[in-house]
Amino acid sequence: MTTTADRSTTPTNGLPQERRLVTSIPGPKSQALQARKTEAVSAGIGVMLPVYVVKAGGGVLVDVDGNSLIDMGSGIAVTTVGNANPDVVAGVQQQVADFTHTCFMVTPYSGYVEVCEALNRLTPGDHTKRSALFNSGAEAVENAVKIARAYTKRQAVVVVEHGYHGRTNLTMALTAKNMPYKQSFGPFAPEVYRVPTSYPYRDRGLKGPEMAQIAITRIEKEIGAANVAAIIIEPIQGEGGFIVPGDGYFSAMADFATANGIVFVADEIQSGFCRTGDWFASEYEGVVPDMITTAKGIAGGLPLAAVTGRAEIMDSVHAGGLGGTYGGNPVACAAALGSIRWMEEQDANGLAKAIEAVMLPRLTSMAERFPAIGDIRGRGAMIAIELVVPGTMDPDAGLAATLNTFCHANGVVTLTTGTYGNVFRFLPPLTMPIPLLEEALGILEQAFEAATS
Ligand code: PLZ
Repeated sequence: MTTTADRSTTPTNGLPQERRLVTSIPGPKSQALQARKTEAVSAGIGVMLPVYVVKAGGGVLVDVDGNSLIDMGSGIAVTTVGNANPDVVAGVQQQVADFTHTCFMVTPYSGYVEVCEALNRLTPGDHTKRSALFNSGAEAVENAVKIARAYTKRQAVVVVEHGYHGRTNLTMALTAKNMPYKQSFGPFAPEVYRVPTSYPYRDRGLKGPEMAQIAITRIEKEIGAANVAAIIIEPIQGEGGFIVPGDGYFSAMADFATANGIVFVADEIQSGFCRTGDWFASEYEGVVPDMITTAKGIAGGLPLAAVTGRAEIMDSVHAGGLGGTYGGNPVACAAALGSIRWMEEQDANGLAKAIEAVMLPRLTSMAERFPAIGDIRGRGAMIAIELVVPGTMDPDAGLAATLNTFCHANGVVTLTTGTYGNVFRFLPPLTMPIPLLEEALGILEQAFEAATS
């Protein structure tokens, strides 16, 4: 695959780009901190890998014991531009020295407006758009629902199987998976309906448009299209298992929404901002969502989220109806402007495609050796393998956990995901050096050898 992206200039935060283990993982200092964590932090806040980080950049995380681990997670698709990216750091340092907060609703500042201008320019479609800024992905999704309801004067919200939209009360209702997100936290918000998604690996040969038709019939018969305010779908499902819908599913759902006066919302919180080799994953099928939610990769690690949508929808809310004390905090906006500039200047989509070009062939050849790899999917730097009991399609969450443990012990930060917990996902920062990426895949291969020997 050809790319104009020049990886030799990607920032490293001055860190040697190497996997270096000087203690067992986690090391003694991390273990001591983890003991303090247990005493101080709610047990409800889980930690996947208790390695306490002191510095990070390029493709590595350095821990308190001096280990250098390969980062295949980007803090769940957040540090897409790399940790401590210099454009982010410079913007944040200047802003934090100038002023840290005024509350945009009280006395505004230009950074907020500039982030909204960038979002309106970069998101799909050349219609007139407006944006609003918030603190977290869940908050963006909640606001998308508020706006869609205000605009349509309808109440029902349609989401899909395996969808993930957050952990607040409304977004728990929108999220499909019970454990760990919803168990014992109900009752959930009403007027939320879940319809089938397209999951090519598990749809028994049904194609994207056929799955869309099943979903649409469900909406028409069980809810009534005229009652639906919004359909909210991730173009590639993140927590659900990096499920890439069959061609034509996403666009058919968007077309149905448009034909029925329903606001079509693309939740691009995980898939957006050059993660998949496009600015937004919706572009792959040429879909122009009415509204798009973003967060994570937008601001290089600072908490920022947004809703961007058609001007007539976004402006249908009464003045003062949207907001929040911290939404669009100036420091987070400065980080976003640095991230976006870096993405534009460095051809971040090319960097993502170069990661895909390394990963897909390597995983494909691994699948020939290891029949537990039932499916390989994803785009750009959002790639996963689904693990099954060989010869069946039975999810093998145990194998995913075993591989994860092996990778962690060997200095590679990997993540699992999926409704069945059997998906091994890769979300490297776009600043990941290719040799380090190959080394991480080599460790994964060793993990398979150890697990299946
Ligand atoms: N929509 C598509 O991926 C966040 C969740 C991690 P917040 N995904 C990571 C966890 O276990 O909490 C996400 C997402 C999509 C919404 C969200 C929610 O974003 O910033 O975590 O609220």
